[in-house]
Amino acid sequence: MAKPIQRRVFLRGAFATATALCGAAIVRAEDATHQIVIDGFAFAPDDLQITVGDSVSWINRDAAPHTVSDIDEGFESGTLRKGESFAMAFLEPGRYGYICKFHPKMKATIIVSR
Ligand SMILES: [Cu+2]
Repeated sequence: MAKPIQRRVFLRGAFATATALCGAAIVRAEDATHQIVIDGFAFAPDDLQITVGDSVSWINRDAAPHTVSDIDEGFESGTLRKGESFAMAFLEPGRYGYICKFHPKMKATIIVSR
């Protein structure tokens, strides 16, 4: 399944996340931003339902490094160390399963609907 990802932002740090999300060109007022915390070698929440146009921000609270890696390779955070974050907007409906590349048992899903 093709997964066009737009407005991808790769960021480090909470301040950078807020700045870039507010600065994105086409963020509509009603678009929401959802936060996922990586803690204890798990994504919380692990399954998240959002609406097209919403953004998701992940922050790593673990001492261990983690990644947010689409199993279909549509998006990839790179290594997130403690306190670092990654955010992106989802503009196409679908199910986006992702893992941590360092700990593949860490699995979660973003479900995007219209
Ligand atoms: Cu990990």
